[in-house]
Amino acid sequence: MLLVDDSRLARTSIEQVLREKGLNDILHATTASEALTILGLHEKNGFPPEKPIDLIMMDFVMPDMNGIEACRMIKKHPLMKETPIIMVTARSDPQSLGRAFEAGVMDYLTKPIQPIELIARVNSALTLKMEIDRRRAREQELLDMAAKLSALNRELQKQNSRDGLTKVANRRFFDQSLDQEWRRAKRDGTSMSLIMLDIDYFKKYNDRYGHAQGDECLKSVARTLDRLLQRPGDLFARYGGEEFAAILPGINQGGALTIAEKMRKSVEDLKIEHADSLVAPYVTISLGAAHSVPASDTEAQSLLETADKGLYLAKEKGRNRVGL
Ligand code: GH3
Ligand code: MG
Ligand code: MG
Ligand code: MG
Repeated sequence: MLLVDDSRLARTSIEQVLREKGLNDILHATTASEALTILGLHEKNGFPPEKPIDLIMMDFVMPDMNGIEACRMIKKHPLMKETPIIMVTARSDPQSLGRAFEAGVMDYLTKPIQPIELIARVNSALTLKMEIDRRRAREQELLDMAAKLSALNRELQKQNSRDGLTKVANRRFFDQSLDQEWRRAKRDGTSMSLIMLDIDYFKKYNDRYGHAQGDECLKSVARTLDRLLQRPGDLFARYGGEEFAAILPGINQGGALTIAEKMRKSVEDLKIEHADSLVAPYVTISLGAAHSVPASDTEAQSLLETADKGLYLAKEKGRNRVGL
């Protein structure tokens, strides 16, 4: 608590009453200016008290600045907005009181002060301050909790849309995106392409090199293809097992075939040894591409079917190629 009064007698008599009631944390200020310094509001030598002030008792008339002016300055400070101020004054005319309340004081006491009144007013101000602090702390707790929850939610969403092994988008995310892109293309009248691909003789790869090595192969292939598709809107996903798929918004048929061929070559260029492949001594992929300008009577599913047919043809015609 901070007692601001130019009269030493006034301060000590207030302090005595409060000490008898067990209120011991009492600071004194002889002038308004000294009070502002103690509160850390003064331009010069201002540093806030170690313990926050829970209540200010402010004299009305002081030699350097009147109490009203000091209250205004205190209330302007964001950290002190909610600190209760009790005005202690010999003036109880309505005009003075009106100005005091306008400046933000919570209550007033008229001199000479009655001990019983002093104790009652101080107690109620301190109770109110405690209640305000409790509410603020609770609000802060809720804000912190909300921030934590939303970070957790973002992380969960991220994890829910990624494939655990290859870290590229998973099937669930692919299905959602295909639906979205299809509707967007339909609305905008733009074209979109879809590429499906599958690793050649991957069962043989697992059989020869083991499942763990197979996993490593899947990771390398996925990483390479994911990096290749970097236009905004492109999506590369693990469709299932050793099958992957790409959504290419705004790409026409010629573009899709070019990209598919680039994908084929980039995997071939990895030169991952595959001694048991019947097509090459390294890992290769087969691909199918589909293209569409979505119309109102077609479904996204038709793109998948066309790409899958292309993939089947690529396998049939000897693998390590784009099927047409
Ligand atoms: P094709 O050229 O006709 O595609 O022959 P394939 O052997 O690749 O085809 P198949 O569909 O018969 O085999 C796919 C293999 O992929 C079988 C399965 O064990 C393996 N596979 C699927 N998912 C994973 C995985 O997460 N890790 C590993 N290591 N292997 C997987
Ligand atoms: Mg297969
Ligand atoms: Mg395969
Ligand atoms: Mg397969």
